[in-house]
Amino acid sequence: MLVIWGRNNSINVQKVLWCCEEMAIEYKRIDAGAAFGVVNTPEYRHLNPNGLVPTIDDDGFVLWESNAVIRYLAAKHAGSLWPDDLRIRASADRWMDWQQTAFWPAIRPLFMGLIRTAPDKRDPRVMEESRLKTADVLGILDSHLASRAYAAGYAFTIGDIPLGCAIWRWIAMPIERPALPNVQRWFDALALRPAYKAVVMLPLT
Ligand SMILES: N[C@@H](CCC(=O)N[C@@H](CS)C(=O)NCC(=O)O)C(=O)O
Repeated sequence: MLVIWGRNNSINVQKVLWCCEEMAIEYKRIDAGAAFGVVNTPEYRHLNPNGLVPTIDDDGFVLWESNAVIRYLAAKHAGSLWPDDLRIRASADRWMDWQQTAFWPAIRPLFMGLIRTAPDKRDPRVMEESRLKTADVLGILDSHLASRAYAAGYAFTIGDIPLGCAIWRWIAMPIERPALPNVQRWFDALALRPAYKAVVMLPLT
C-alpha cells in the first residue's frame, strides 16, 4: 500500500491526500514533521534528505516534492485528473508551478505570521505586505478563471489541487480580501468536492 509521511495540516501533504482521495487510492499516512518530529531521523533523511514532508513510498518507489508526487499518482492512475490532451496537461502543470513560485511565496509570510506565530512575535508590516502581494497575484488567477471553470479549462484536474490547497488558507484566514468573483466561483465549486472538504477545508493550524 502507498505510504505517505506528513502531518495533515501541511499544505504540501494535503495536496497528496486530496489527490489520493479524489482517485480513491488507498494509503497509509504516518504523522511526521513539525511537532511530530520524525523528519530528522536518519531513517527519514535516507528517504528524503531535505527533512521535509511529504514523502511517499509506493511499493518501494520513494518520492518527495509534493507536485511531483501528485503528477506521479495522477499519471499512474490515469484518470481525468491527468488529461491526455498535452495542452490541457501543460496548462495544469503551469498552474501547479505558479502555486509554488508565485502564490505560495506571496501568502506564506501572512499565513506563518497569523497562524503559526504567537501574537507578540508577529511582524504586522511583513504580514500586511504579504496580504497585499497575495491580493495582487490572485488578480492574475481571477482573470484566468474569468473564461474557464477550472485552472486548466472546463474540467477539474491536478492543476487545481495545489491552488485549491493554497486558496483555502486565503479564504479561511480572518483577513480583509478584495472581491475576486472568479476565484470565489471556482472555490465554491471546489468546496462541493467531498475530498476537498475532508482533507483541505480543515481549521488552519
Ligand atoms: N517543495 C516541497 C516543500 C515541502 C515543505 O516545505 N514541507 C513543509 C510542510 S508544508 C515541511 O516539511 N516543513 C517542516 C516540517 O513540517 O517539519 C514540496 O512541495 O513538497
